[in-house]
Amino acid sequence: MWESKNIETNTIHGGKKSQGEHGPLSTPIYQTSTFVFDDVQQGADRFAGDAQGHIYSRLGNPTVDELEARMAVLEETEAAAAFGSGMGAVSAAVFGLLKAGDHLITSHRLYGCTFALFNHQLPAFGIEVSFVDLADAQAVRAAIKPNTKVIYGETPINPCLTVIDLDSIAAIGQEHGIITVIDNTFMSPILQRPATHGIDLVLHSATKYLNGHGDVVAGILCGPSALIDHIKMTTRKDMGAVMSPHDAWLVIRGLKTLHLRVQRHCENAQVVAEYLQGHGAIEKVYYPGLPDHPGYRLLGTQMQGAGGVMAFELKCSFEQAVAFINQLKMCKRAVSLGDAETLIQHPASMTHSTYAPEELAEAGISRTLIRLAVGLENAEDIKADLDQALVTIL
Ligand code: MET
Repeated sequence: MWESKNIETNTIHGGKKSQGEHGPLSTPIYQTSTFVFDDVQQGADRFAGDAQGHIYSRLGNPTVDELEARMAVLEETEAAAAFGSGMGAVSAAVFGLLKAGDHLITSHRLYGCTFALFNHQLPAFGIEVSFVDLADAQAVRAAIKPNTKVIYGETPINPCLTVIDLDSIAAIGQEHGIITVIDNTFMSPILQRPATHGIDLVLHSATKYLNGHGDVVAGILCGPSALIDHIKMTTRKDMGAVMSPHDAWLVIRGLKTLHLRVQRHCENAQVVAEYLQGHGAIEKVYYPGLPDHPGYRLLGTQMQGAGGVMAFELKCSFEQAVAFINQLKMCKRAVSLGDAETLIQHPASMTHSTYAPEELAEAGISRTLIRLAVGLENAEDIKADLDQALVTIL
């Protein structure tokens, strides 16, 4: 295994193991469900944890292992665990860390399915949940109870890009012996590495920037070996949200260009955000690369770039906002982000439709809010498509 001090090199070489006698450059896809034992004793020893070696691909697979090793290098953690989806990673983490009677502190703003898991599923299993503003350290401290075990957040937050100060959350967690978990999907390790700020577990929907080509649904959790091994051997093994070897191979392939893609996403998003901010039909643009965004102050320290996602409010009715989205010709009407194609979606009726109307209001998601995940096209083409569609509401 080889590791550089430069993340651009590590996206290509970091964590790569030598693969067998033929010396392939590209990681082989171990497309197998099970692994053959030489004899009964060897199988028994592997099950007992007394011998190294694979057993069954729900418990571990060499292609998936390599992706995990690569992600641990990129996020600067000891270990990583791969999952069949981002929500597979979220649920394995919280069910692996919490039991009935425990308390979770989380954000009042979260991705829709994470919110649904925390708001509906966890309480059904006897886990208490408090939704607070994680950008407000006083509010987080005030929410701590004797049974608080985990603080979970996203930064920037989906869909309005609110930025949480990682140093502050990590410090609170460390002071009180509470495990901190951060969803780093919107940034990727190229722009932000939460573990270097003291966050315990770093989570990704690998569906997004890590894979980057819109053809995989996957998740990753990075952190200390003790926590990752615990989650692998409890909730991942027993609930079974594992990543397939083929999907792991596709994500490994995606990682090799991650630094180039993320750089271009950021450049394009900056151009598009400035264009939208100057357009008469736009009420407000939420993008941490704009100086009036509260997260802008953490650019260059916590975040090495503002990312490719923004949200904006239109100065119009809901019907006009819908007409605008329907009028786009190149930008695709689709949820997800981090793909080569620019994707646009309506959070209130799509990614965040799990929120009740009053919960949407509390989370700052209006019916005229639109989320744009800027792609890798020429920025002038993205602007031109938005421009011709914005004419419908002027
Ligand atoms: N998490 C993805 C997004 O925010 C997919 C969402 S809806 C099933 O776009």
